[in-house]
Amino acid sequence: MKIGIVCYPTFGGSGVVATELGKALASNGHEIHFITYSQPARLDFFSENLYYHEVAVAQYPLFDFSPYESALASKLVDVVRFEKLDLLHVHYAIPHASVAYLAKQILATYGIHVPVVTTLHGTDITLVGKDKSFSPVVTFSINQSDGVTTVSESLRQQTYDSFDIKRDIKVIPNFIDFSRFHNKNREHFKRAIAPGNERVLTHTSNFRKVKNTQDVIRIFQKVNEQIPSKLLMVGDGPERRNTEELARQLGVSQDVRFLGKQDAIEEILSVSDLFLMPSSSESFGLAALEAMACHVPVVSTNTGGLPELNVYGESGFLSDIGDVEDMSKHAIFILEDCDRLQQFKEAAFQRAKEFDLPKILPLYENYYEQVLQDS
Ligand code: GMT
Repeated sequence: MKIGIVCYPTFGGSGVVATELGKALASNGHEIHFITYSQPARLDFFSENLYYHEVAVAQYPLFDFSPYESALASKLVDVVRFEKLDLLHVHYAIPHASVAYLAKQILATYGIHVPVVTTLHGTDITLVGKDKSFSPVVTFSINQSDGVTTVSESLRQQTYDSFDIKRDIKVIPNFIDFSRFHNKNREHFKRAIAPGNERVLTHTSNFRKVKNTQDVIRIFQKVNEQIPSKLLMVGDGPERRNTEELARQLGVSQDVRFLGKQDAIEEILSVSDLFLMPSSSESFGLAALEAMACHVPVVSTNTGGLPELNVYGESGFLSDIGDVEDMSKHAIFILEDCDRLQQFKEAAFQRAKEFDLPKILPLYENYYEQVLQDS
């Protein structure tokens, strides 16, 4: 198949999933065209089946806001026509689903039919999409897509609960590529991070409010009181300053390292003993899956799709949002005993295997086939 993929090219979960999916489809012989405003962060390998089309937005003094949607729609029309694409797969509803709808209408005037698959990732439904300024467009463009997928059963239900959706939605979970995410022996790195053989706790995110990064610090403080530990905070975003400030206030900053954005997450996870994800909303929790693939158990909240990933008492534990006490208690339980920690590490890895890329990729391929047949 010749497939156009539209996504945010940043480090966000939806962009990561879209890029990894495109790379895997290209390796399986499909011709994949990424269409976005800059080279996707993880589009880091060369394949004869991979193409990248940059959307350039013309600047004009009249524009306070550059009309990216119009530029993207025009680019989609151009790429579908001249590369003869069979299907468009857009990731994150806003604005990609409505732009794809517009492109589809324009292409129809050329006698070209291109089906559109929309994948909903999370905040496009749970947070941003619900806003009055977006919701009519989100509802319309989901109903007009030829295929719609969500990354968890929970997100599927939330989509039906929050919008007037008249069509079927298929659940296709996030996946993991074990050729990249696996436990690597990084003893030298571990010794540098934890010279006293302390436990290493890790959090990775975009430091947005929804990630509750301050709860990460609060949990860590309680763990550190009982078990000598270090905390690695990976990523960057609006809450980083407040979070650093709290680490100072709570007197743990000497044991917390803010590493900023990192490419080689798997190296950091390989020296980690526990992953903390106290999010107030999480449609799937890709970062937790990446941790589990590297044998790192997860202490998380029980929100959204997290119970579909993290198995209570096996791959980790789940608590109510904001229940720092409970999450700290669970973290200590996992970390205080070496044998127990090893059991949780192994169980986390086994659970991650359920989301192995070769298991999930055919779900997308079959879904594309079905959409092509039905539309
Ligand atoms: O807020 C983020 O974490 C980024 C966001 C995105 O759409 O870029 O991630 C969402 O999509 C990921 C991939 O499908 C999911 O694994 C994340 O759980 C989801 N984030 C939230 O729902 C907050």
